Amino acid sequence: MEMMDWLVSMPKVELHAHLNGSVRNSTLLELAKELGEKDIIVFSEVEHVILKNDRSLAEVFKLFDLIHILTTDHATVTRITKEVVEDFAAENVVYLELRTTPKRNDARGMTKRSYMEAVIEGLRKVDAVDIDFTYTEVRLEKKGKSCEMGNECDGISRKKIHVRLLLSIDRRETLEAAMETVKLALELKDFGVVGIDLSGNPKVGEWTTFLPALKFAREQGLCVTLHCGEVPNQEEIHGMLDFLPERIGHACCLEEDAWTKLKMSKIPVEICLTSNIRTNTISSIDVHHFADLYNTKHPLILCTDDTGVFSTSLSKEYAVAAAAFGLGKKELFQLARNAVEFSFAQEQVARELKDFFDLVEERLSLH
Ligand code: 6MZ
Repeated sequence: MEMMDWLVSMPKVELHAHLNGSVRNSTLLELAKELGEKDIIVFSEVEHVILKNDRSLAEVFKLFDLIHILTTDHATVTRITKEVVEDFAAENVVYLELRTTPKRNDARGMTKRSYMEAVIEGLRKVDAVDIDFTYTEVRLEKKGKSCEMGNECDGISRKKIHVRLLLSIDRRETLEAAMETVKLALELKDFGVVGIDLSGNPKVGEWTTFLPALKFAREQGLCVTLHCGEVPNQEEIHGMLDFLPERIGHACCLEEDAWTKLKMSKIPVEICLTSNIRTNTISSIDVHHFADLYNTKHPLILCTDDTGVFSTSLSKEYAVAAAAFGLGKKELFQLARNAVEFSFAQEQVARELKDFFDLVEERLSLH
């Protein structure tokens, strides 16, 4: 318990979190009840789906379809964005890269752009903590404002979180829809959008469909992260590694030559321990590739994937790593600090975060 408290209070960096996968169960149940009362869904049929804990990868994607029915109207998108950011801030995540798939929903008068405006509105509505999510705010910021575990110093007791957005392309989409997402990301650069993610059911579609959109994103200065190797599709894995994305997510099912290629490439890997175990993508924690990557000092970041769907938190992910791989406080802190290096944040934000980690490290005497 002492370790868990310590991990909650440790500043952390989250780089792989899907908005709709991170919704509180209580919120999902409340939304399901409302739709049940309007006869849009049958509440008793969805309650157990929301509360179920162990799901195969295929079941997870069915759950996302249900979650999207519950969440996809503008007011709800705004609500869940605010809640998700505040939940991460509550466990001392100081930098969050939140990813979400812009959705068009004609029945609700929603365009990809209006979906993203609702997300940004959610960021504006965050009030439990101070939030920075635009370039302008960063420039105006006074340095050294927030500075310790819990951020209480210089008489300022409010916590602060930096949030940046990644726009996801769903593998079910067309190239045209993916292009629209990349163009939207470029239009919203001043509202904290820093990159593009390719995600969705790994058994659906071909990643090469999206290559022109991903190349365009890169040419325009956006960072790219790809879900890579959630299923053992070696041809796709090799193609993705050859693309040299700025980061990849998961990297679970790499055969030896792909593994060697990954190691040589030094592409940082977003590791989602609980997600991989729950979906049975990795059979048990003691054979998880975290150990090899960590021991060979390959760039990696501990992430949650979907806190709601997998009933986890970033602090819990650090606790799982501590227990499974024998990491002590010093190593865990270093892991969190290193994540700043692999974020898509602008230089200035990264510098501010590194200064903050240094200050906390000094106070904790972890040297
Ligand atoms: C691949 C995943 C995922 O974008 O609607 N997503 N894609 N693998 C995973 N591992 C389990 N977890 C989440 O958030 C939900 C969407 O994120 C992607 C899926 O496309 C899912 O529909 P947003 O906010």
